[in-house]
Amino acid sequence: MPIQTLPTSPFHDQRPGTSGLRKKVTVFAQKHYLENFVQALFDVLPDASGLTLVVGGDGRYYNRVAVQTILRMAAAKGYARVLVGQGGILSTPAVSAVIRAYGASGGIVLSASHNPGGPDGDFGIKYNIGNGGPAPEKVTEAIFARSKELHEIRISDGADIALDVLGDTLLDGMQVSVIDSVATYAELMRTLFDFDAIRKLFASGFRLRYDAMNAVGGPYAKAILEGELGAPAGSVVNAVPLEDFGGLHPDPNPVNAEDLIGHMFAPDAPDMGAASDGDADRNMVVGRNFVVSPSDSLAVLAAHAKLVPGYAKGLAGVARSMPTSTAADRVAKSLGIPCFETPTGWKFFGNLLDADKVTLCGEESYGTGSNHVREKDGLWAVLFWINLVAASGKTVEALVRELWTEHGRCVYSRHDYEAIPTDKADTLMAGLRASLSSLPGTTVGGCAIALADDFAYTDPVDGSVSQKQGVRVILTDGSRVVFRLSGTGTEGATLRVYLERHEPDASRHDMEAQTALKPLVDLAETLAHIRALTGMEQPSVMT
Ligand code: VG1
Ligand code: CO
Repeated sequence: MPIQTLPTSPFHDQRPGTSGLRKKVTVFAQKHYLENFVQALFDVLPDASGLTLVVGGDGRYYNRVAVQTILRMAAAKGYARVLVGQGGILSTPAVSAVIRAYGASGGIVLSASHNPGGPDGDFGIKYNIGNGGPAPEKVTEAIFARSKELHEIRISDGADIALDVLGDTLLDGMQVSVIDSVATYAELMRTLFDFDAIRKLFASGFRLRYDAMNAVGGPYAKAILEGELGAPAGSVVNAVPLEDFGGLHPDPNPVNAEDLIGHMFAPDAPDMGAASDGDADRNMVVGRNFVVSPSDSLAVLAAHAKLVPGYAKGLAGVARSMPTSTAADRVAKSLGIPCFETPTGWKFFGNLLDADKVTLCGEESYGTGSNHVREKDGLWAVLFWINLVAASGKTVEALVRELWTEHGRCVYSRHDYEAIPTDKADTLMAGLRASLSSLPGTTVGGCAIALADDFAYTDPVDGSVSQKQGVRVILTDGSRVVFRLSGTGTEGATLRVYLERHEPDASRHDMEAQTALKPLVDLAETLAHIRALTGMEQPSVMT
């Protein structure tokens, strides 16, 4: 029999995090570990006959092995067709675009995104539904429940598919189509942006440095920016996806993309710098001698969206994750459109986008996107910025300064405390939660607290409720401190402390962020006893 049913024992640790299941490669490499998750997924999904599935990943170590396994299991599930990116490569936004363009029933994204890769690094898997976006919580919870109880997996014993060769093959009656990894995505970008104006900008000498961090964004950025838009060869660096990202940590922020920052602050700096993460859904935009915060980026894109062909009719609304700064809210207010506040993670934007309640969304963690797909999209954001520069004639820095002049500056920083023992992190959060009701109306270290709660979200479209999405403490002047534990790490717990303060006074816009936020850092320490509980004097990363 070509389709085999193999006995197995369930795993109990496949709880999805903020963005799918992420574990060390060594965990994924255990016998039937990946199979267990995929079988749980397939058991939860309806019958697959006649349906198409999309499969692709960021090219990290274990990607190819995982693709072959998933193809065999998809054949056993009875899919009519699987579309797989050449070499097993598809960026996360490209998976979303392919699902939508081909009318697929869903897709499997193989990535641990910004987490390091390689044999000792991380691997991840996530299911996206037919709208192209991450499965909602009710689906991921059902997969988790099933993963803890299944006792057999179903898999074809067919031969490996030649993933590098474009074209169709049959695997136990299922059509496997190896597709160009970039084509569908590039086609979509052409419908959104003024490629002619961008071509003219590059022809006039505009210089860009795009750092793909040896991750999956490289082929997309090279094909579109250099191949199609005329950016000089070499504008895209670290452009070949490597299994271990060349040892780089493909998390585009000023700390991890240190080399790019160096170039952007050098005397001969290009006009604009950009970077994307492991699976190319995140972006960092840098001006000459000027770092753009992700929250400001979303606000600038929203403010000027009408300059870009794909958004010329204006925006239905915007959405931001709760810890993201309120800069977008201020722009939305002035545009007369709604701004939604969602929990962290892209899956919460899906319903708002589907219902056409919002057009743009973003997160403080270097994620920006729109209704063109149902994932955040790194290269899309960079193209949006270049299009704005071309259409407005303004520099990156001038666009951000204009935002500050008009709306004040939302001074912002995130402090991460990584690899804390899980019990200590849980104690810290429990202590905070226990103190919440006593805080409003009190003054702590000179900070007058107006509101303190554990963020809960009711989806305005389907009414589903998500509790415990982060502790927030809001001061009477609107300043905020937010505490939550990361849901994407693979080692102990990571505490994220998000700090925001609104600064209307233009003479203080250039104040160093950590200095401007010092009173809030002190407040965070007083409320959460971070040093005592974690034993850490300083955050591991400040962005
Ligand atoms: C982090 C970010 C969150 C983002 C998620 C997935 O989650 O904070 O904003 O949506 O990563 O991004 P957490 O739970 O670790 O804070 V990606 O590019 O890693 O898929
Ligand atoms: Co990512």
